[in-house]
Order: sequence, then C-alpha cells, then structure tokens
Amino acid sequence: MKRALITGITGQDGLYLAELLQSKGYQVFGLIRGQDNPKYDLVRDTVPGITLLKSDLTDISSLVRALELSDPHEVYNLGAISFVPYSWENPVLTTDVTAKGVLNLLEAIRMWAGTDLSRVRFYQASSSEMFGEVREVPQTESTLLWPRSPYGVAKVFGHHLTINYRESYGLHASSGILFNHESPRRGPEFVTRKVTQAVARISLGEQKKLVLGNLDARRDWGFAGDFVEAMWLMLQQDEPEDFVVATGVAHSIRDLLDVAFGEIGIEDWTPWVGVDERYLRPAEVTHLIGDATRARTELGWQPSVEFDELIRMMVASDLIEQELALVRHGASR
Ligand code: F7E
Repeated sequence: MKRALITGITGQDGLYLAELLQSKGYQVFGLIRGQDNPKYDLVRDTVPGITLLKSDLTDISSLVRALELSDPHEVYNLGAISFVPYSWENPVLTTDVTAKGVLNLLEAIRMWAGTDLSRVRFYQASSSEMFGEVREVPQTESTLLWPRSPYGVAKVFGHHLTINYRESYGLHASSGILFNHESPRRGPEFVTRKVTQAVARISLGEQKKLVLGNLDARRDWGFAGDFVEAMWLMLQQDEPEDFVVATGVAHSIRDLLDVAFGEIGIEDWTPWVGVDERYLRPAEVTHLIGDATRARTELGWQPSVEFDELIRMMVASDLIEQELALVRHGASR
C-alpha cells in the first residue's frame, strides 16, 4: 500500500488531495498544527481513515518525527500562510512558514531518508503569485519570476529550493505552479468565496452590501478538485519537473460578480457592491493567465470545470450553507 504525507491538510487542497489519494488506495497522513486545532474534526469527518500527526513546518524535529511515523512514498507540501494581504502584515511569519518551511521539510526528508533519497517523491505547491508583475502573457514554466508580495517572494524561495534539491541531491522533487483554484471549500477571505457567500446572504435578505477592493484585477480561476489531480500526476512521472497548472482563461472581479449575482437573478449588481481602499493591496498583481501546455501534453492533465460552472457551484453550496445557518439560528432562539 502506498503512503502519502500531506502538509496543509486543513485547506481546500489538502482535503481534495487526501480524498483523491484515498480513492487510489493510498494510506494518507496529514500534518496538523497547533494544540486543539479547530479544524481537526472537519478533517476527520471529511476524510475518514486519515491519520493526523501533530507537526509544524517551523519545527524540523516534528517533521522528522512525522516522516518516521508515516514512512511515506510521496510527500506533498501544501502547507503555507496563503492569504496574500496577510503576508504584508506578518512578513516574518510568512517567510518562516511559506519559505523556510520548505527548507525544513526538505532537510527533514534528507535526515530521515539518509542515503536512500529514491524512497520518496516530493511535491511543492508553488504559485502563480510568483509571476507578480508579469513579464509575458500567458505565463509558462520559464517566465521570469517577479513577485509583488512577501507571500510571492516566499513562494519563489520554495520553488527554487525544490529545483535545487532535485539538482543537488537527485531528489524526485517537482514544483506545481498553480494558478488560482477555488471550490465550495475555499476560505471566505479569498475573493471568490467572499463574493459567493455574500450573494447567498443577499439572496436570503441577510446582507445588504458587499465591499471589495480592486474590481479590475484578473485571475485565471480553476477548480481545486481538478488541480490536485495534477499534483498527483506530477509525482507519477519517471522524471521530476515543474509544471504550470491553469485553465488558460482569465476573468475580472467584475465577471465574477456578473456570474455570482446572475445566479440569484440580479443582473445589475452595482447597488449591492461597494469599493473600499482597505481591500486594495500595497502592490497588486493585475493580470495572471497561465499556459498549461506542458501539463496537458506531458501529464495528460486538463481542467474539467469552467469558470461559470465553478462560480455557480460555489453559489449553490453557499445558499445551502446559509439556509442551514438560518434554520440553526431559528432553532436556537
Ligand atoms: O484575490 C482582488 C485581489 O485573495 C484575487 C491564494 O490562493 O491565489 C490566491 O491568491 C484578486 C486580487 O487570491 C477583494 O486584489 C478585490 O487581485 O482571492 P484572492 P490571490 O491573492 O490571487 C494564489 C495563486 C495563491 O497562491 C494564494 O495563496 O481579487 N480582490 N477585492 C479581492 N481579494 C480579496 N481577497 N478580497 C477582496 O475584497
């Protein structure tokens, strides 16, 4: 039986990847951080049968212990501080977790595996935020990196370190440069979920206004469930390599608002949406769009969910969640 170890198990990607690996017969181990983590039950309920190990990317001894306990064939490093605005408020912590965490994990793998690094394969969750002030459109694996946030800078470190461990030690290490990917499991701080949650609440009369930042930013948004498939495919290749994972289609925040509000029968969303500069970023990434030709041709990967369908799926899920919340609230009165 194959064994996989996933950091960042509590996030949307961790959950989708754990489900995918279990469906393929893997024994899955997830690293969970902190004492009494409030997401512990969510992970156990979503992925029954998973083994959760207490560990932290900033604590190398906890990583070595987790590797010893799980003895994995594949390690997926999805753990990070991933909310870009937070990285300006906490740049040192972001660097410790999102950048140095990769170093800790790779060094822990070397300590645990000793001279036999061929026993394990490594996936690093790199990000389209690394392209930042884009040097070409669309972006490929060879586009110059020009990060625009402490988060982006930290991801560049992890990306190059992954390549360096492949080249220095022959580790089967691949970096997936993933463009934005969303789902009903997305955290409500990210713009897609912020919008779909607000739209559901507006439709139920529970919210009057949705306040956002830059409505002109464009992103290449895909479905997280599709993107974790690409992660797994990368580790099944004979040779490790880096891959852009993207849909190749970009939309603006205005397009997102059109589709989400359209789902509840509102064509003109302008009376419902406000803009506040507190949601603007010190340095913005305005136009990301990926070219996933390599992933398509070498991995045979392609996205199955288009933008409109993704946003409709998220609105439908949020409507159910908000209705249930109303019922619960009514029952507790
Ligand atoms: O912002 C604009 C905002 O926070 C998308 C992470 O998974 O993907 C994600 O990073 C865009 C930006 O995601 C609001 O200015 C406007 O241009 O949903 P987001 P992100 O920063 O692109 C990459 C690939 C990652 O790796 C990251 O970990 O939307 N925007 N108004 C807003 N964004 C937010 N959050 N909230 C607003 O009110």
